[in-house]
Amino acid sequence: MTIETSTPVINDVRQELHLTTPIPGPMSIELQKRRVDAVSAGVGATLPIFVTKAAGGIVVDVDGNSLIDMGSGIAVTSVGNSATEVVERVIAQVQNFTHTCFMVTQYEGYVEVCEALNRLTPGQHAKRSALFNTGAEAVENAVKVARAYTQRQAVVVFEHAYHGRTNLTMGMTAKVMPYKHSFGPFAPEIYRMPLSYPAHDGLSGAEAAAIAISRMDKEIGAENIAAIVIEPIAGEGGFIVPALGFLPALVKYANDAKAVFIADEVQTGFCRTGNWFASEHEGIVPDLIVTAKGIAGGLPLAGVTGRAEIMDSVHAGGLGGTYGGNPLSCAAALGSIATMEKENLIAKALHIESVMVPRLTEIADESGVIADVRGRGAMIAVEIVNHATRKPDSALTGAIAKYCHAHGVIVLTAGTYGNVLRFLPPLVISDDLLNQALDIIAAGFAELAHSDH
Ligand code: PLZ
Repeated sequence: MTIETSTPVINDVRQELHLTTPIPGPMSIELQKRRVDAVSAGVGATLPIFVTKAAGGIVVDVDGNSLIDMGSGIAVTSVGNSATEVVERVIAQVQNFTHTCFMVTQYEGYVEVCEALNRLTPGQHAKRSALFNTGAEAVENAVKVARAYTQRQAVVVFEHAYHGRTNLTMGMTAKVMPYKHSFGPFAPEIYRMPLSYPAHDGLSGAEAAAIAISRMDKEIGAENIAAIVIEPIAGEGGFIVPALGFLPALVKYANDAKAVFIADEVQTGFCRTGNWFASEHEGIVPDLIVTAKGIAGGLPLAGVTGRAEIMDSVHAGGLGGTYGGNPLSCAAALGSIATMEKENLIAKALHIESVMVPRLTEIADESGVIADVRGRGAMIAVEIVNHATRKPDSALTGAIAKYCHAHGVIVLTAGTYGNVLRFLPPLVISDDLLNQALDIIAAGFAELAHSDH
């Protein structure tokens, strides 16, 4: 008797790693030529492949290769690509109307998304929300709201921060390459403070906060601060989880200073870290919370949610945009949120952590080049150092990422020093795919950790 173990299929996509050509294959290489001739060289790409279909934990390319998705399009498709309820609601919406502009004639979907945001974000206080298209746009609007409410100008941000690529958010972002180089001048009144980075500074949360607070007092003055803006886990900066106590101390400082505490949860939000929002891990209640990415299953949507008195302090007409909260994105968000609730994707994120962290810790012990395994939920990373010098090793990190890509695993890098390999799988990924991805990552470390990659 043979036992058949059937591979699950989602939306006609078999949940199985399967390479039919080298990566990239001939069809992708052809498309890449057109891409180079048509698309600005300023737009990068992690893998030189072109996608035709994706579902669950698999991305299929034009050559028929099925790759394991450990990136979710940078933490966006948490519910999986083309998740059933997202697709159904978007189809229904696209058949009814595609756009009216919420600032001209309104529709229920926008209100419903705001109600969901007000309900799901931390804190029981009265809240209001406003919708935008991108994370960067929402961060900018959160700063606008904070400045209008406080009638102050200074914006505090942190080392390793990433907040976007628009002018204000470039100024708020820490890393020069590739985000800021040659794009200045940047907006004034942005002050950068040291971030708690336990693997590097060895400080407790309270100690790291005391340093930042003393500098805010001396360099800005509490009474001049409009907003303190921080990612509860620094995303592009390398999945840096601040030491416990750091975030609560900053919230207390902001409250005492009557400044607005803004959590940028663009990457950490919507079940990614094993809670609806990463702020919840330390029980902090931001005054404003910025969301995007995972909110709408892949359609462009972003939000700012916060205390009613702050959100309502802006003059009528002061916030908006042609497409902000467009009906298709709102339909997608409602489908995405419903999926997270029905499928308990918070529990799935915690499960992913429980599979990944022990295995990555093993790989760290075996390879000797991983200085830190960190993150929460399905937002996990390893920080890679040279085995001899213990210095950040971006070349090795790049080589391991390339190894994973060549073997059919989509992984991303991150970090101020380019030495962080980060994992953001769709929360619906199967254990088989997750374990297979980890096998390939382990093999990459085994082959490259001590080589001249
Ligand atoms: N805030 C915390 O992570 C987007 C950027 C990728 P947008 N991160 C991915 C890249 O190289 O452009 C992000 C984020 C945090 C804000 C943003 C900006 O969100 O939707 O890309 O504007």
